[in-house]
Amino acid sequence: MNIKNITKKNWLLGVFILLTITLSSQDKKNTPKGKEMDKLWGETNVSTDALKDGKGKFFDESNFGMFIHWGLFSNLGGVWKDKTYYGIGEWIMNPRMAGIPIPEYKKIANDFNPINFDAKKIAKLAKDAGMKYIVITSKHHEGFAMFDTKVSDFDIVDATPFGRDLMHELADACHELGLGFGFYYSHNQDWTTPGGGYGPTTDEKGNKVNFKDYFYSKCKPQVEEICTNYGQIDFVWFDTPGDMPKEYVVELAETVRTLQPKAMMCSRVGYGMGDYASKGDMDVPTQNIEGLWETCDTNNDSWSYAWYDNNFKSPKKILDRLIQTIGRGGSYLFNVGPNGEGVIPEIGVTFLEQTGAWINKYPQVIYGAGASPWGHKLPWGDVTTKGNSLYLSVFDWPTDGKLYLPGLEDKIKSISILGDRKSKRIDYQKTNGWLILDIPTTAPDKLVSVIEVKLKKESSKVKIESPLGIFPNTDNVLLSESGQVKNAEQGSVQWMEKFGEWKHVKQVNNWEENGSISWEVNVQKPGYYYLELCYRGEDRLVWKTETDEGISVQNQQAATEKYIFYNMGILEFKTAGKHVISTSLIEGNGKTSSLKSLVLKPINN
Ligand code: JFZ
Repeated sequence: MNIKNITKKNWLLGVFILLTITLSSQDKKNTPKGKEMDKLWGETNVSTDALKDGKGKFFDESNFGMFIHWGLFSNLGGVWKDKTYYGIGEWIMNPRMAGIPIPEYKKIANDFNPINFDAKKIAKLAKDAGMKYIVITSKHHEGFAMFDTKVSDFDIVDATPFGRDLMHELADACHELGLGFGFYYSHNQDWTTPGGGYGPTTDEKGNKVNFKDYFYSKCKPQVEEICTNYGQIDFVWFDTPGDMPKEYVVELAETVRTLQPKAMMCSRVGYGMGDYASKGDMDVPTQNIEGLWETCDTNNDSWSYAWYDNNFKSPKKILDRLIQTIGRGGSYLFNVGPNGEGVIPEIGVTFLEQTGAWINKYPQVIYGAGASPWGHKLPWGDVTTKGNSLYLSVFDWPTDGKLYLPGLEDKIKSISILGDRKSKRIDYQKTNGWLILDIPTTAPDKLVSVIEVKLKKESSKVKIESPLGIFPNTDNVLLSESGQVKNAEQGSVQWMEKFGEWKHVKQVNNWEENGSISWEVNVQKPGYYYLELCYRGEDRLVWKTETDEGISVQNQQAATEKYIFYNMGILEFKTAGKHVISTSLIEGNGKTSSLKSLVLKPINN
């Protein structure tokens, strides 16, 4: 495991690491000078609120789309010369993976014959899964075009025995089913084209070639092709701009806006020029984010097909990540990777169909739904909003007949459990500023049950008084990013599990003397709670956690390089209501001690 500590908050630093690693291990001759990414590309300067009623409406309301990573690399499926290279399959050519020389990589096209790619079947799968659009790789970093291009022979029509442009079929199939359609295009990186980002710097004759040559001979004309030849497209998803000069990004964005005025561009086009922000790659943000944004995630661990990778997310996991994303205010772009024959692995297909069957029962939870007024997920699940309703998607159904909601002051009209045919009203009461629902002791839906709370006003405008609840019947996780930090540093740590498989952890490190993190919480029930801290660090650490009632727990535990929960002792709340809990490092290396979260587990008997 390659763990890197990063003090800046922005997740896009991941790109920096990915590119830096690439840079350091690549043949320096092939590395354009100064190609270091010092800019972060997860934000947009465009006022996304203005777009919500215009061309952004479809994106804003859809909330769920299909991403497809498919290319020549899919034909290798993670294998080069009988050896498996674990990591994101579309990077197999890269020196960090198999390091395939350009002429050899180009030869793979001779065996690329995806006779089983069925555009209608894939579009139908997206539709059945409850997805509203498809975004597919038209050209990834290695430069092979999955469409018929006039400016290069390195494409599916000219270089393969297959010889057909399937993008027409997929665009048509999407349009027939009323799905949106768009292309991913790697505008900066092109590893096989002279002048492209991380590509060769000389042509076959040995002449020097620069980025400008690549841009005008390949990148821009290909973007014109994808924006002209496939009817109306809804997305152009550029990626990894690196330090591509601004003038080219501006020119490319203008090209898209002229040729496809309705297409949405994500912020990875660079320089804040996107129509919506692309957040945490392979990750779901934990706090609400304003504006139009998306998170992309993949159905297993790799983006493109890899033979060994069958770590598919279950329907419940997909729904969890989808509903959390919508609950934070965003859209979820979920990736599949067809193999070299053009077929999506069966487990992935089955799980998507089951996900779609659930969405079909509860479409109001997903489409046109907005963020949770609590601002973060709740212990039993998450909340989305639409009209005057709050939709509670309950992933962990409490078995004691009570579902708790902290701090909901607004007038309630009715509360019911949604079912296949009819909904069933349930009783509720208010105590200590908490809403307590009387629920059956077994979950009504095997997968995820939904409760609708009808309010007298618009649910997205609801204000929650003291939203960080300490629930009496579940474990309570207080994340470091939702606390107030003094004399320590709040930031994120990211690492790759396998190559390109990013994990992100928000944490607090660099503890100084008197450093602390505190949370304002809303305690439902006084009593004893087991206190655990999740951290990593060195040797042994002493932590102290105290409440505003003067109760404290101080203890020493071990520390390792991994984030692990450690028992600290028992914390007591003497009264219900608002309290402050603070944690500080008492002994140990303040620099390397990194606190991820605090957990309180009610002790009921
Ligand atoms: C990029 C690509 O390199 C990758 O192959 C895939 O297409 C993915 C969707 O996008 O990879 C990234 C980009 C950004 C981050 C991580 C991987 N990031 O900022 O954390």
